Amino acid sequence: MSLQNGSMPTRVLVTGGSGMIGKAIEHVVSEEGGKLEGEEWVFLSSKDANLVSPEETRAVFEKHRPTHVIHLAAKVGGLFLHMQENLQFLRDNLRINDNVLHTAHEMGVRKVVSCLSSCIFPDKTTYPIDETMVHNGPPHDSNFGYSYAKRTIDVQNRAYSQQYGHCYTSVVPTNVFGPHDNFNIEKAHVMSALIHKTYKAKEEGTPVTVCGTGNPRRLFTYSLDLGRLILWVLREYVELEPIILSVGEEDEVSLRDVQDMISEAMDFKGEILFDTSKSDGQLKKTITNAKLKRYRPDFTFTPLKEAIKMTCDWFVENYDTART
Ligand code: NAP
Ligand code: GFB
Repeated sequence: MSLQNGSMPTRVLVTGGSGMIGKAIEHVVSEEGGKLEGEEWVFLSSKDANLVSPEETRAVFEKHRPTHVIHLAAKVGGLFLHMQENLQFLRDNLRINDNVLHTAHEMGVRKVVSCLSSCIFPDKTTYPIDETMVHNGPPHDSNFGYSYAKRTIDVQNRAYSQQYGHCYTSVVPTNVFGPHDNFNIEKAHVMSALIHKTYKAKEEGTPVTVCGTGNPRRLFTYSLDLGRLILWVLREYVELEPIILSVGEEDEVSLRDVQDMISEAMDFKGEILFDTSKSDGQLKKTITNAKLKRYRPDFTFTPLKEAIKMTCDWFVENYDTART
């Protein structure tokens, strides 16, 4: 569906456009025909504007005058960074989200699609988790700061809709991975941390140490698939309610399985150790993608093994410039 409205130019601003998911959307837009005639796309990094600052947010919106916003910018990290910096995750993300949504409102942006995350759902819950359960109970203690900031986006969307009739909505990815991820072992999510650890272990002839027991289970979605789906949400999805964008519960895997797939993809034949002194975090956060399937029964996700292989190959080829 075209985003065009009369003769007004359509300009889509992607906050967090330099990150993993932003780069995936950029690829879909520029390499897969995702950009329609008459559209301009702007991908922002924190160098263009620190969105924690209301003044810088205002200035960058005034510069680009977007009609649509995909809001991805956030303080992001894996379990171990969350456990050290819950306060910063809460404060930065509350501020970034408030600045982006309110500036979008003040400047008449027609649609905003923001990114929540499956880790924000209640910790004590029934499974599978669906979109109606965002506010049902406290999130897991390890990442409560990020979770409450992300949940607040849904509250803000409701308020902008109720008071002004705005079309601000949100998507809920599960664990995402792919090219341009953050591979810094201390700060990364599990997939990119294990890819980097395996690369180093292969180079140095040492074992790979997986944190925790390897038993927690996760749903991994390839960033390019997510990019395609976010574009669909921008064009077609008109509900205020969040929508989970993820592979289905049948694709849930243990982290032990994930390490095996990485070892195979990188041809690593060394030893795998499990450091059980480190936290497992949430044991599972199984969601259902039934709502997505109702809307997009045609959509096929890249098989996990294939996506892991492509990501490992990308990392090896781009080691010198990747975020490590
Ligand atoms: P990422 O690769 O770490 O990218 C984060 C992006 O946010 C970068 O473009 C970064 O800019 C920007 N950013 C961070 N702080 C900023 C600030 N103060 N001002 C302006 N921009 C700032 O993260 P990602 O994985 O693509 O995540 C994108 C979104 O998806 C986030 O909202 C995240 O919460 C959500 N999400 C991610 C996952 C996952 O598994 N990765 C899962 C669910 C939801 P610089 O490049 O300049 O630093
Ligand atoms: O991706 P991750 O850091 O976060 O994965 P979550 C944490 C799980 O992977 C725990 C295990 O069970 C860890 O014990 N793990 C094993 C490792 N080795 C490693 C390692 O080297 N690094 C890391 N980081 N983990 C995330 C949220 O939760 O969910 C994110 O923290 C995001 O912000 C994501 O929202 C969707 O999956 O537990």
